[in-house]
Amino acid sequence: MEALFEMIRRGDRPALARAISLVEDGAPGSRELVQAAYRTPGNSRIVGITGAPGVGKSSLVDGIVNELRSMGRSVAVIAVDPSSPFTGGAILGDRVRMKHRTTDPHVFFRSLASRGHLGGLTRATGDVLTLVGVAGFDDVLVETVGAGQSEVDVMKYANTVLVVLSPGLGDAVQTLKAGIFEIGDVFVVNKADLAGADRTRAELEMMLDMRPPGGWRPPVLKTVATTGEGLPELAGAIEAHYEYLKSSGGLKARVRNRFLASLEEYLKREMVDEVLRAASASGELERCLAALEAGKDDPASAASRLASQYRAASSCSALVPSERS
Ligand SMILES: Nc1nc2c(ncn2[C@@H]2O[C@H](COP(=O)(O)OP(=O)(O)OP(=O)(O)O)[C@@H](O)[C@H]2O)c(=O)[nH]1
Ligand SMILES: [Mg+2]
Repeated sequence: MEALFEMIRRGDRPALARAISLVEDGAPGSRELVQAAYRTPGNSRIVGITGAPGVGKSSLVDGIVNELRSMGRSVAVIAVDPSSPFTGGAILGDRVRMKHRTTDPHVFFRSLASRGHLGGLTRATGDVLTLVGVAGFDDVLVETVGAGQSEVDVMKYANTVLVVLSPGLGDAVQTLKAGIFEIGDVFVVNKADLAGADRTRAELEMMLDMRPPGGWRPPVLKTVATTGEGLPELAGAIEAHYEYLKSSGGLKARVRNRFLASLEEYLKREMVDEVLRAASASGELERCLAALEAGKDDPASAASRLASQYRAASSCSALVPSERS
C-alpha cells in the first residue's frame, strides 16, 4: 500500500485507478490508503456538474476538459452514478463520452457506481476525491446523474457546483423541487441550439431574483456542448467563482463543509451499525421485525424506539466510570 501511495503521489494514473478500485470495493488495505491520502492534502479545485438525465452533462464535461487543457491545467473526471446499483455502472459506461481524451496523460477519467452497497457510494466518492487530490490534478470534475438526495450529497464535496438544464422540459421548476437549485453556483442552459433556451434562462434569472441579495450571484450561461459554443465563457465563470471563493473566505467554508459531509456519511454508518448491533444483541431487533411483519408497528416508531433504547443504554454505561470514581 505504501508503494502504491507513493506512485499515486507521483501522478501514476494506473496506480490511481487501482487505488480507486480498492476503495470502491472496501478491499483490505484501502483504509490505510485513504488515511494516508487525508494526511497529504492536495489542492485540486473540485467542480461538480449535476442536472437531470440527458441534459448534456457528459458532453459539457468533455468541453470543459478541452477548455481546461488549453489553459494547461490537468484534469481528473469522476462520474458518479447513484442510480445504478443493479447495473454496476454499465449504463454509465455508455453515457460517458470521453472519446479522444484517453491518450492525454494530463487527463484522468473514472466512473464510480454503487455496486449494490447503497449509501456507500457517497462515502467512497469523498475518499476517491481525496485520492485524486493526492495525485495532484489541478481540477477534478465530478459528474453525477440521477436526481435526489444522493446527488445533492455528492455536490457537497465540490467547491463550485454547475447545475445544468436544457430548454423546453419544464426543467427549471423540476430542479427547484429536487433541492438542487439552492446549491447551484453557476447555471448552464445547455442545448441552446434548441428552442426555448432563452425562456429557460429567463425563468432561472427570475428564480435567482427571488433569492436574498448579496454574496455571489450565480450567472446563467447558454452553451451548446456539441459545438463548444459558450464553453470558454463557462470556463471563465468557473474561474470567477473560484476567485470569489478565495477572496471572500468562502473557499475555507467549502472545504470545511466537504469534511463535514464526509464525517456525516461515516458517522451515519457507525451509528446505524452500532444501534443495530445493540438491538440485535438484546433481541429487540427481532421483536421489532416481528411486530412489523405482524402489522403491529411501523418503521419510524420502531426506529425511534431503538434509538432511545440505545441512548438509554449508552448513558448508563457512560455513568459506570464516574460511579466508580
Ligand atoms: N442539440 C444538442 N444536443 C446535445 C447538446 N449537448 C449534448 N447533446 C446531446 O444530448 C445527448 C445526451 O448528452 P450527454 O452528454 O450524454 O448528457 P448527460 O446529461 O451526461 O446524460 P446522462 O449522463 O445520461 O444523464 C447526447 O445525444 C448529446 O449528443 C447540445 O448542446 N445540443
Ligand atoms: Mg452523463
